[in-house]
Parts: sequence; structure tokens; C-alpha cells
Amino acid sequence: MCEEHKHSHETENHKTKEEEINISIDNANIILAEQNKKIFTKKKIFAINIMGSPGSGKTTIIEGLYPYLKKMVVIQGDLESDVDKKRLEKLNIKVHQINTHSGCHLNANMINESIMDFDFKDIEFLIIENVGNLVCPAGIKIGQVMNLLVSSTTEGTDKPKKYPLIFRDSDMIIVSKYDLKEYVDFDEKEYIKDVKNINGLIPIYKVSKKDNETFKKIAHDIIHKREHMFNLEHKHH
Ligand SMILES: Nc1nc2c(ncn2[C@@H]2O[C@H](COP(=O)(O)OP(=O)(O)OP(=O)(O)O)[C@@H](O)[C@H]2O)c(=O)[nH]1
Ligand SMILES: [Mg+2]
Repeated sequence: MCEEHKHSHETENHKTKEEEINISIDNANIILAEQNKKIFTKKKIFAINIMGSPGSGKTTIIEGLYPYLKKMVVIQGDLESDVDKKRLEKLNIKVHQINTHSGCHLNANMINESIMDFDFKDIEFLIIENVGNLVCPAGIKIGQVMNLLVSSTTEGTDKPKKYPLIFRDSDMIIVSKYDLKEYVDFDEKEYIKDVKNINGLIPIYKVSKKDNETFKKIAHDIIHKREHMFNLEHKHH
């Protein structure tokens, strides 16, 4: 075998090994995510994974939903710091911090370790704020039953076109910073059209941080999903 071919053969083999390792990491993550899901299901806890760009308004959404989803515990995922944890604790929300350091998304193992010392008594909702990123968290299973994407008007109209994977992977979209849409020339029609092209039936809510009526509506829809999932008696909201 000539040197060039030998070399390319070796790189191919090397690549295959790397791919194999990645596949087994992915599989281990899927198994752990299923375990997490089973733990939550057993306790009738509805686990929501909140995704979105840095600064899109994920923590603000948790603050807005809390008055209507009182029985919640939060896992806060950030590269560094406990800034968001402290923010939520001011409202008396129970928060567990995960710092990924260089990791650009949470994984099932991090969640699994984090819930070891959880007190799940009287908890109905686990809200997981993933690391701010529109790429990495998409498609990663961590034990959630619902992916909530927070997508702000200030990020621009073109986000569904540029980052379709995360839009496809979501079960609900909250268009945040709706109060700022005029200032940033957010083209709502085009945005909604693009989202519907990617994920036809997805519910989309538009919210500004002081819009408690919409937070109430979103919370009630989430409560409904939980009741449905666990076959609970539907309350009249
Ligand atoms: N005008 C306006 N500002 C908002 C709204 N929602 C969030 N903000 C502001 O946007 C900034 C970022 O909000 P956060 O809730 O911290 O965003 P985040 O996605 O949790 O940020 P990271 O955790 O750092 O990724 C804050 O200064 C908020 O006050 C909104 O509806 N309107
Ligand atoms: Mg945050």
C-alpha cells in the first residue's frame, strides 16, 4: 500500500473508532435519559427542558410561570456561576445548579447526578433551564417529556431558517421580548411562516415579561399536558 493510501486508510479507521465511541456515548446518554424519565414518571413529575439562546429570556419565563406552576423545582444549567439560581431563589423557588464549565448543553448523566439529593415531595413540575445555545441542546435526551424553546424577537426574524433543528425538536415555542418587536423590526408573519414550515402543529405563544395573562395561559396549557400524560382528573381552569 502506498504511503498516501496507508495514511488515508489509517485516518478512516481512526475516524470509525471515534464514531464508535461517539455512538456508545450517545447510547449511554439515551439509556440514562430513559432512567431519569422513569423516575419522574413514577413520581408524576412533568419534566420540561427549556432551550434558547443566551439571554433569550429563559429565566424570565420561569419567573413568569412560577406563580401559576407553584409546585416546581428547577435545575439551572450554566457554564459557570449561580446567578440565575440566586435570582430564582429570591422568589422562593427550589433550585439545583449544574455548572457544565465548557459543556454547551446538559446531558442525562448531569441530571441523574443532580436529582440524587432532590426532595421531590409535593413536586409536579421539574423545569430544566439548559445552557444558552441554539445548537448543542437540540436532540439531546435528558429525561424530559417536553422541549420548550424560548426565542426572542431581538434575535431576529431569521432564526427558524438558520437553526431549524432546535425548532423541529421543540414541543412549544415562546416568542419572548414581544414588547421589543417594533424596535428590532421583527417580522412576525415571516417568522411564524418559517416555524410552521419546520414544525407545523407547534403551539406558539408571544409574551413580554410583564404579560401575566399569557404566562397564566401557558401555565394552564402545561398543567393540562401533565394531567393528560398521567391520566389525572382534569381540573377546570
Ligand atoms: N424588554 C424585555 N426584556 C426582557 C424580556 N424577557 C427578558 N428580558 C430581559 O432580557 C435579559 C435576559 O433575560 P434572561 O431571562 O436572563 O435570559 P436567559 O435566557 O435566562 O439568559 P442566560 O441564562 O444567560 O442564557 C434580561 O435583562 C431580561 O430582563 C421581555 O419580555 N421584554
Ligand atoms: Mg438564564
